[in-house]
Amino acid sequence: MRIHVFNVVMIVAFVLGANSPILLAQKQDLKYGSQYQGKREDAAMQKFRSNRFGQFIHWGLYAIPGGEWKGKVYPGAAEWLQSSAKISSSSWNALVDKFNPSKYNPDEWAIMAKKMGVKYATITTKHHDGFCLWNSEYTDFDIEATKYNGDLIKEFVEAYKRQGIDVYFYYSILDWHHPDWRNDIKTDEDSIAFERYFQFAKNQLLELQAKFPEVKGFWFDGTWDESWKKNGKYSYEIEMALKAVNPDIIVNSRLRADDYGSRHFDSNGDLMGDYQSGFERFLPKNTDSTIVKMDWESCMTIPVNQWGYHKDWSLSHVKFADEIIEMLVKSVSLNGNFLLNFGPDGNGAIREEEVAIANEIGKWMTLNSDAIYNGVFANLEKQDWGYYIKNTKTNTLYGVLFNKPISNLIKVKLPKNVKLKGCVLSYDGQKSLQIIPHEKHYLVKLPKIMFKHPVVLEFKLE
Ligand code: FHN
Repeated sequence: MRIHVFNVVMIVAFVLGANSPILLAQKQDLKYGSQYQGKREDAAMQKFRSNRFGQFIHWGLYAIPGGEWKGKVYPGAAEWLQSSAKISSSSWNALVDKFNPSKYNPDEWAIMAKKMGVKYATITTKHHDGFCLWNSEYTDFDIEATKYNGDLIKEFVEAYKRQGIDVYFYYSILDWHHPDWRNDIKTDEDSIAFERYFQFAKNQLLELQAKFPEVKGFWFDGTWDESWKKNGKYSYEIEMALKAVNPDIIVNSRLRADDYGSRHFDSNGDLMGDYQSGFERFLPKNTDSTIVKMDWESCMTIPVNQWGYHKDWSLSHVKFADEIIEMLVKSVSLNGNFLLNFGPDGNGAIREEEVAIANEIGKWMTLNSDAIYNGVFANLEKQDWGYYIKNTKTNTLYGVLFNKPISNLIKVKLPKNVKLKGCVLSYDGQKSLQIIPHEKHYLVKLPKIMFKHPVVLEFKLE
């Protein structure tokens, strides 16, 4: 068993107690650990943070079979079909000849995304199967090899730019197609091959950055294998290389592994990359007091676990718009971003259900986005009726109501020196709601009507 010096220090400190000078002082030197302490406060990061709501797009060859192979429907994630249906590389690679998305209309996608209210979009440039949606100089397994006559990622970037939506690139480090990819490094030959793979990935990433200088950041995935964890220097070097070209680039924590294979957070407990991206299909708990101190993002599917297009959505619960809105609001209330996934089909069309959900969310955002963009943790005691959010630009306090009490009275607990002077429903700014001081808090009287969707309350404080 390997015991690192750091672990020994931690054990000693644990025995001595939480206030031990050792625990307070000792941080070990890491070559490939966190690159800075605390949060990034430059304009690019502030923009990312203020965006709050993003669209994730998983699109690739897997959209053609849509979870079905040789007449059998596989209930697992559609983008994993090559692995779950044990499809040979040659059969999978043959999908390249079928990829010709005649319905691909990135302007339509971008308009839909804008109406939904997102401020950024993250698209898969390469998923685990290794197929590249851009024309890459470093592989033939890319869009250029298909019948599609165009530069798909370029068209995407331009369309989203026209709508004022920031673009981020998803890139899978794990690569089932590349001959030099290794899950683990057991021999010298593995090391040599993996070094070649690293150069390939780095070249591709720099190529993407050079071709699309407007890209705001990279969203890495497929970084859980031993080969990657054992080589912290690779993930460190990639982050450094991208930031050397553009210091504003934003990188998710999932890329990184430190000297000891620790992921997201290094062995000193410091976050690597620019924000915590470990919240996949779940949100942090309201009671997690550490979460509000960092930047983070939760990525979410609409069905339980489908990222790429799957034909059969009857196989799992499909979230409804208000359920997703609650996740978005909860994320913002805890200082996080929320990235909602869409999986276009093999022709490039976004399925009806996703369009309907996007439209519903968009209607809500049109009325209530002041509580989302620039929203932060309000540092108030959470109440069961919903979530508090403070808008940093206007300094306004909002409450987003999801559970209307049968009494129509909601409790608002403020710090001692703060008074509640008024409260309005933000869609109906004229009418002041009655405020009743009660013990050490306030009660706000809501109208008796049933709200069809979550409503936002604007609190006036003094
Ligand atoms: O395996 C992938 C999966 O297909 C999808 O891309 C998600 C998105 O966060 N990430 C991986 C699993 O962690």
